Amino acid sequence: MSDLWVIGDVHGALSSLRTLLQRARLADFEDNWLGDGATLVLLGDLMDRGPDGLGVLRFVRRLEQQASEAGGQVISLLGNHEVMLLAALRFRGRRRQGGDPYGLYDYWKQNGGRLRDLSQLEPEEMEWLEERPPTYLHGDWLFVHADARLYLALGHTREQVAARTSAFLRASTPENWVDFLNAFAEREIYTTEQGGDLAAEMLDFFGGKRLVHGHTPVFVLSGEPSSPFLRPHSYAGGTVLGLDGAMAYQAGAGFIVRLDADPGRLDQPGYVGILDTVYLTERDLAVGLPRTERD
Ligand SMILES: [Mn+2]
Repeated sequence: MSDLWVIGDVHGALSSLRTLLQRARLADFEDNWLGDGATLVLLGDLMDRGPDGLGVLRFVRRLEQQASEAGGQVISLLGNHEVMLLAALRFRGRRRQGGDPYGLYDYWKQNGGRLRDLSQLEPEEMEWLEERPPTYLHGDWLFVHADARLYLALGHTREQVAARTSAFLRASTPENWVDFLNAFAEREIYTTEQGGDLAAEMLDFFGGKRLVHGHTPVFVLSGEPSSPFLRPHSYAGGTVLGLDGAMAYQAGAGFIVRLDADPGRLDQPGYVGILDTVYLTERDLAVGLPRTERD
């Protein structure tokens, strides 16, 4: 069984991403894929907020290409920031003629949009953004970007969700884009009393035994905003795993996890399924512990 690695929202933190992938032995110091047949999942929101979203996009695409040549794979999901950036690109030129009545361009800028990313993005990179899958299923693990009801509203199979998402991304009316972005911006649906039921519904429709998401930083999910120790957050009866390590919000923040991809292992109640967590900072070394954590 080949390794399965997952990282949450990178948000333009290129040097943090490099360091984490090097420590996980998925990339070398020249940005080349080292993961052989491994799978690396990125949970969306590659760009905005941090200093070099375009650099992140180009690094991920390079690894995607190299991994596929090596028998591995890099899966980069659609996040709401990918959609915001596509909306900004689409409506930017129409602003002066009143063609952006809902301020989609400003919405992107106010949420950390970087003009350099927008202006230097190549047409084929825009196409790549439009093609990002909204969900990914790997064995018993179901991956999505957001802890939002969007996916359930879009369809009852992963194919329906993908088809309706790409229809929204082709839509020319700003109303469609606003609706889609508002639904995608929702968060924390699994922390409520109905959270377990919603997670069960997601897994029932789309497959898998555990739901993994980014989008909402782990300290928000855990209700410990003052904690400097950001770690994966397993909740909703152990069926949901939050992995947004707040990379662009907090210095030294960020982690990547290796998940247990052995079939049937997630049937064990109470088993979180994380084999390793690799952190960005050396805080674990400082207290004499190994750099990786094992469950
Ligand atoms: Mn997001």
